[in-house]
Amino acid sequence: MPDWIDLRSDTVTKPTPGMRRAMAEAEVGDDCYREDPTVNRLEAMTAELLGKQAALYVPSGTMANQVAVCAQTQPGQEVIVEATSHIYNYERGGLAANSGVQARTVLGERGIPDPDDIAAAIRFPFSVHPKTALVCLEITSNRGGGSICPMETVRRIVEIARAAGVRMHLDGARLLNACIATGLKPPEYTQYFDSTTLCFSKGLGAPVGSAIAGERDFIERCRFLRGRLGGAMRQAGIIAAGAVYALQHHVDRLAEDHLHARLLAEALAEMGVDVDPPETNIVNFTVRESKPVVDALRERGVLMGAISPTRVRAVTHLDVSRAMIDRAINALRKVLG
Ligand code: TLP
Repeated sequence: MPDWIDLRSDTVTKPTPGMRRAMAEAEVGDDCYREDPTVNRLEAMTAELLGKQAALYVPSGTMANQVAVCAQTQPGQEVIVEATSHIYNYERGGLAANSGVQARTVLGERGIPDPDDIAAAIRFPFSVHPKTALVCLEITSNRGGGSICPMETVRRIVEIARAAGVRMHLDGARLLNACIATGLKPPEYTQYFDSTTLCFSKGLGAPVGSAIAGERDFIERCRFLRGRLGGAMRQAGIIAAGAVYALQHHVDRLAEDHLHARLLAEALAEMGVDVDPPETNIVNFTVRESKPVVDALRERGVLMGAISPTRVRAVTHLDVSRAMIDRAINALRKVLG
């Protein structure tokens, strides 16, 4: 699809020539023996970036979340999630299937929960209650249109959870987008969480993989659970090299994706479309019927996602240039005009 402008997700990026070279030349070994130098390097770089003792490379963001939840819960316990979160809606029922936990949802504003609602959702000790084991936050929020949970809200939620003896998990698939947008360093967020994930295969542009970061013992437990789920890999340095390259070359440029998202949203607003102002690289907007809009855009070579009967999502990324954004805006004018 050489001429398509693919805004369905930032997962669609292809490795750049430089990244492919780094992957082809990667030093490898058997990671199950912990002998893959490139995986070891990626895990060390990720732990340092996120300010945690250790990190573990896993095949996907879904596995990162699932393993992290499993490693810090018991079957029958409860996990508090925002109602639109990825972990609750898009991981194929994994919380129940993999960890045997039940989810308690709290509906936030653009994916950001109100700390008072979290406080109300935490179970008080009572002989017939499930135990609340974990609160999950997502930064940036995917369904929230790349929104960033304000630091004050993070702090208040963590304070509430800590006081109740409840652990904190961060789905940080797009945490670096938040850091580039706010100017905060990753540890300024991750310091509040027992477990953090990070995806290399979204805005960072690597072809495969995510990481879980946390304390050393916790990461060892995650390593065991990753293996149980069949996610222990062998000469994974080939793909980890793409992630190393992404951390070295593709973090600062996320600002460009954020600018492109803003241009797209401003153009939509000028057309009179109800669009959520983007904070990072995701633009969600409302139309009367999403499917015909997405189909008509496709006919003009522009791909976007229908995320509900009336909502459309466009995600900017490494493979989308300014000229492509201009062409996408023209297509939107024709289709929505
Ligand atoms: N997000 C994907 C999918 O929903 C298809 C997308 O296109 O945005 N956490 C968050 C916040 C995510 O947005 C995603 C994927 C994941 C976890 C899971 O990552 P993968 O797809 O690697 O399992």
